Amino acid sequence: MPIFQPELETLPRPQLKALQDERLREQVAYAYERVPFYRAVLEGAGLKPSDIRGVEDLPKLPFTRKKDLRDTYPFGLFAVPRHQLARIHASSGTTGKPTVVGYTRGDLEVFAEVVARSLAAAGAEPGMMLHNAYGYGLFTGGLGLHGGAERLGMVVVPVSGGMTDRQILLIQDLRPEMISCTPSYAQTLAEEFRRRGVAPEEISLQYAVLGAEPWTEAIRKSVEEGLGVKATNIYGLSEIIGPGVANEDVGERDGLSYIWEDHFYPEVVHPETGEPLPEGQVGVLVLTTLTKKAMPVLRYWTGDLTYITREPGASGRTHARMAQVQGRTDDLLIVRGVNVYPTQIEAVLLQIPEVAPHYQIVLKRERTMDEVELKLELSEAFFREVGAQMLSDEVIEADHRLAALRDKVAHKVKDNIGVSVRVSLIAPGTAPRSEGGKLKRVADLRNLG
Ligand code: DLL
Repeated sequence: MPIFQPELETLPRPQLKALQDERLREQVAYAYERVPFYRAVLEGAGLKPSDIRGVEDLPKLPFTRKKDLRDTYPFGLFAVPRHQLARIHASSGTTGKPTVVGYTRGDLEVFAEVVARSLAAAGAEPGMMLHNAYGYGLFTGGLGLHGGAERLGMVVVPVSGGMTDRQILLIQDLRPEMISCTPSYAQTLAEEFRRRGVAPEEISLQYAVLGAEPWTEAIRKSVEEGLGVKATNIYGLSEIIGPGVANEDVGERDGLSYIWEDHFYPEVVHPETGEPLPEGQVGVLVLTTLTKKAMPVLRYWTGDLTYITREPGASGRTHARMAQVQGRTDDLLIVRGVNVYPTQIEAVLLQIPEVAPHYQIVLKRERTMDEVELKLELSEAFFREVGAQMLSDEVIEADHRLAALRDKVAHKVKDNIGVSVRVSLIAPGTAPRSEGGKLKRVADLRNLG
């Protein structure tokens, strides 16, 4: 697929580095002049803006964290007066007030550009139709993808999330080439098409650009087969800009997404010490905006666990690539002292053909012991093979083929991750599904008394 901005996306690394250094110096000076929070951060660290000469000086700066946005709610990190803003977005926090972010007109242009780059990397071309099923509204997904698709010259169907019947109807009648939504919602749509007897070849979609939540190769496979598409990863977060911080190339599809490094500078640091980690090592992704005007953010602690590589990919782009997010520091489940990320469990499920990549992890505390129940859907094929649709719950419990499968899953999880889980096998279609937005696959009931 053609590269959207070849002169920038394939900039030789020495020139890219020079551009980053220059932009970083400007961004730091700008934040220092205009945002009292950053003036205090630099002064607190004994730094003047001129002490940050290039990206290698970034580790001198402390991290900015979500809490800093919350503490300065709503506009405390903004660098422009409110009449110079063009748009506000917000992400819902798990507790309390949302995190508010802002954009100038110029920021919206950059936003559209990086999303256009992402869509082109995902397979889009001008004139193609995009069925945009990310939520519109305060969430950056809907409007973010929308602006980028228009910038690229696509035809956008701004359907937003939810109302699956209507989504199916629109896809069948308007025949879009591309879809954007969360990976879990793509699974929901794929299942609904199958339930209606629509074969993947009959679905007009060729490409899917999926993100906003962690996903794995197991989900990629189920969406690619179910919808008849090539699916790429889109990564982003509202604090930095929204979707389009990074995207995989459709020809590569190897789990590595190009980070648009001329606008967002990536570092990976140790989750506990905060020390920078070498390329290839998994840690927390930390991002610094290089060109933001409404809300510059220096060393933002994303909480997302990944690694980066500067090995060039096949597409010819020179920007660093990040691996699929393996979890968030705050998704981390500590089960009887063992660190577990839900995506690790998902990776194990991929190796077991009798089960589908639909599951729920339920954590309970029995007296003082953590109990993990893995509720796992049988694959359609295995479900039919064992005739489980004829079986009551008790029989499912007793059936030796299913008992053997439960043991197999529990052993694999124990061998690979080191925790004992109780496996419950459930019928296809009964684990929670995305109804349009991000899906929560973990129910942690341990602190409910
Ligand atoms: O989720 C922006 C977005 C919209 C990205 C549409 C992609 C597509 P927030 O609501 O601020 O923004 O949530 C950001 O979501 O820190 C990650 O933990 C997670 N996340 C986003 N994209 C991915 C991805 C949007 N591709 C938080 N893989 C981030 C894994 C992702 N996690």
